[in-house]
Amino acid sequence: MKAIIFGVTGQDGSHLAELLLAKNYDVVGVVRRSSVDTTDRIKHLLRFPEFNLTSGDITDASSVYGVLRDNGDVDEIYNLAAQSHVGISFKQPGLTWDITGKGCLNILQGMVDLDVKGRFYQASSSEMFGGAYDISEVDGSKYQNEDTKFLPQSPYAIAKCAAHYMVRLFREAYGMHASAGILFNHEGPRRGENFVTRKITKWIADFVLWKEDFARGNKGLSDISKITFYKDDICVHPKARMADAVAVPRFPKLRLGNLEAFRDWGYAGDYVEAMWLMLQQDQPEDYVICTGKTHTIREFLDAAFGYVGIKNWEYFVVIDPEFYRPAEVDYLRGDFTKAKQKLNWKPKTELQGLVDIMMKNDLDENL
Ligand code: NAP
Ligand code: G4F
Repeated sequence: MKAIIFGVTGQDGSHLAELLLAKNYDVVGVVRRSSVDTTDRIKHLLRFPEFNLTSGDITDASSVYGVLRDNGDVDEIYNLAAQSHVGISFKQPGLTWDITGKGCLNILQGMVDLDVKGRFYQASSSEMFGGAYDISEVDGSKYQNEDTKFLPQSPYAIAKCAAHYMVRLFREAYGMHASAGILFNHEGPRRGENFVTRKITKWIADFVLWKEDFARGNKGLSDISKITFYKDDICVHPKARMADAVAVPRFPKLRLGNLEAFRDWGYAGDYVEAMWLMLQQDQPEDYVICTGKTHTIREFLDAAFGYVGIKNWEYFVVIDPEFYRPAEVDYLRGDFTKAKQKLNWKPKTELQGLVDIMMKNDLDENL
């Protein structure tokens, strides 16, 4: 079997490449041009002869056609490429549209024009639900599933909706085996550092390292229990109270935006299995992939700071309007009943397990 992954250098692309190589696929990863090396997440896979990288950018139809022409015998094509940051999509809406929306069309149209017969997976998103949810008749709880309407709240979500509808159109118009996974937030050690979960776990690990180094490198500083908190930073020096008179090192506080939003957070490693399962079905369909549990950013902070024994994390955090979005998605909690019934898929990792994986990784990386 042969697969092409657009977005192979991203969090999910790296997990999916691992999964497919373990299943003995030949994997072609598409990497866009950059002035720096972007293969950090897949460098451990580069030694596999079955893993090959090729250059391409999904905003450039001719480059997409080139990738498809070179790999006309492909069995499965996964489109994971996106400008995937919701906040940034408000600042770069045109770019987000070109990559996250039109990029998908470039691949689908290329498959039709070049008569490429492989199956297609599109990385759709729970962001497409935006402000919409349904109410359970059983317990009155809010949820989103495959039948929930879309009410997108960002340029990113609108681009994802366009791509999602394009997948449905190509499925119906051309009989393509094209499926979309409506994935809820999924995280892990490879998550980009400007998404809220990784931003939090990385900051905590960096702070712990700084605090320990500072204590080790300075005799007489072993008692660092007395932390002094300034408006924007933190000081662990015993002379902190004299900081205006004495130059003592400080650590910048963790700056975050809206802490009240609810997210259904799962582990990326679990979710790429669902992508693969969708393409193994006889019929192409769309599936919601999630944990069915939802938590606020505050609850994530409780768990992550709790991992290193800190209870009162509010002292370490600054609320910064810079990280608020012009429009917010307040509540996401998925219902994966269809995926369970048809794909026999269910999540293996919930919030505490996810936090443990991420905190352990970030602390270990700092050793
Ligand atoms: P990610 O880490 O941001 O990875 C995005 C990938 O797209 C990177 O490999 C990036 O390459 C590539 N890319 C960006 N622009 C491109 C272009 N013009 N041409 C070719 N490649 C381009 O995202 P992720 O978390 O792995 O998510 C994978 C997909 O699932 C995305 O489509 C995302 O929108 C969607 N999704 C993610 C989640 C989630 O919670 N993670 C949930 C629902 C849907 P560079 O390395 O060069 O930047
Ligand atoms: O981690 P986030 O940036 O993820 P968001 O916006 O939910 O989007 C992610 O999940 C989507 C699936 O639902 C994907 F489609 C998308 O590609 C991406 O992977 O933000 C989560 C929440 C938001 O409510 C945000 O306002 O955290 C809030 N938040 C608070 N402070 C912050 C911050 N988000 C970020 N990135 N940075 C902050 O400082």
